[in-house]
Amino acid sequence: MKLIGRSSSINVRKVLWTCAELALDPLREEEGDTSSARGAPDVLALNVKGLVPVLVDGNLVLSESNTICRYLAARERRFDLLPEAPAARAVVESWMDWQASDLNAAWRGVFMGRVRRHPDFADPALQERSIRDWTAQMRVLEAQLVATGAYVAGAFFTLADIVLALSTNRWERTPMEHADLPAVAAWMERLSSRPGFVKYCRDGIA
Ligand SMILES: N[C@@H](CCC(=O)N[C@@H](CS)C(=O)NCC(=O)O)C(=O)O
Repeated sequence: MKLIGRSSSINVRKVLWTCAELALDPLREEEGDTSSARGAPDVLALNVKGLVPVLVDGNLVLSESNTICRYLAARERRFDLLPEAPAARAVVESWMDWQASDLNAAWRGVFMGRVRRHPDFADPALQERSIRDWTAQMRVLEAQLVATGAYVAGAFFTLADIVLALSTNRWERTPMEHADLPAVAAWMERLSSRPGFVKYCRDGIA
C-alpha cells in the first residue's frame, strides 16, 4: 500500500493519523507542492483532480481524504472507528461530511488570507466574514460535544474525531480572535492521549 502526499497537508495527515490508529505503515511518497493548485504530474497521473492524498492499494487508486480514511477502517474491519451498523455508521459519516462541506467552506477566506497569504484573499472584509462563518460552524461542533459529553459521534472515538480534530487544530492556529469553546478544548485534551493525535494533529502545522 502506498500513500502519496506531503505530510504538511491537513488532508494527508487525516490519513496518516488513521493509519496510526490501524497500525498500518504504508509506503510514502511526499508529492504535492503548496505553490501548485493542481499538484505534481505524478499525482495528476493517478488523480485527475491533481490533489493529494492519493492511496494506492493493489489495483485500487483512491482520492478524497475522508473516503480513504473510511476505506482503511473498513478494510481493517475496525468497526470501533467506523461502525458496521447502518445507523451508527451514518452518524459518523454525517459529521465527516459536515467537516468536508460546511466547515471547510467557512475557513477559506481567513486561512488563505492570513496563513497562506494568498493575494485573492487579502480583503479584510472577506477575512472578517470568514471568521464569522468559521466561528458559527465551530459553535456547532461545541454544541455537539456538549450533547455527547465525549466524542463527536457519541461516547466513543471514531473517524469523525480524526477529521474534525485536524480542522480544529487549523482553527486554533489561524491568527484571529477565537471564541471560547470549552467543550471543544476539553475534547482536544481528551484526544491528546492518542499518539496519532500528538504526531499528526497537535504537533503538526495548520
Ligand atoms: N477534498 C480533497 C481535498 C484535497 C486537497 O485539497 N489537497 C491539497 C492539500 S491539503 C492539495 O493537494 N493541494 C495541491 C498540492 O498540494 O499540490 C480531500 O479531502 O482529499
